[in-house]
Amino acid sequence: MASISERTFIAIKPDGVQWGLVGKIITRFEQKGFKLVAMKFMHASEDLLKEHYTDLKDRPFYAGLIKYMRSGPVVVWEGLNVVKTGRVMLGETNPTDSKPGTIRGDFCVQVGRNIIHGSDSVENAETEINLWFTPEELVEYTSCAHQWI
Ligand code: DAT
Ligand code: MG
Repeated sequence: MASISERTFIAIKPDGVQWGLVGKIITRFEQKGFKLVAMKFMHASEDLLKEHYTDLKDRPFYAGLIKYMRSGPVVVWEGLNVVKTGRVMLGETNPTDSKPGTIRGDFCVQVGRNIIHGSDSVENAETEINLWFTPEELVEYTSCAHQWI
């Protein structure tokens, strides 16, 4: 059953930071009504990124992807169907296929520079959240929206 405490891992990629899109992207998730659980701004290590994208290690763009991904804020959002909804809000992997109104559809043009990451399944979201955050970094509080959803 869909759970209001489902979580997803969203990372704004370095070009999203450089374009000044951090606030706009976070605003979209806030406006949608998701609960912010954790956030950090960091320079990701090469080891962390290799682990994060381990399923893509045989792809020709893997080395370039790791190099490109070396900084950016990462956040955890919680809410009903947040993984699937988050992916819809991001748009398609290739910005060319992303509809206007989605984050990739509105703010980028190139698949290798698509400004944002979002978990693609509840299972992967859990793995990614555990990879990027310690349990203490996930903040517990009751959102005032909780009783309305
Ligand atoms: P997504 O980020 O939509 O989950 P993915 O997991 O298949 O997409 O790939 C991870 C990232 O790798 C993607 O956001 C951008 C990069 N990437 C994917 N396909 C690529 C390609 N053909 N050329 C360059 N970069 C690519
Ligand atoms: Mg992916």
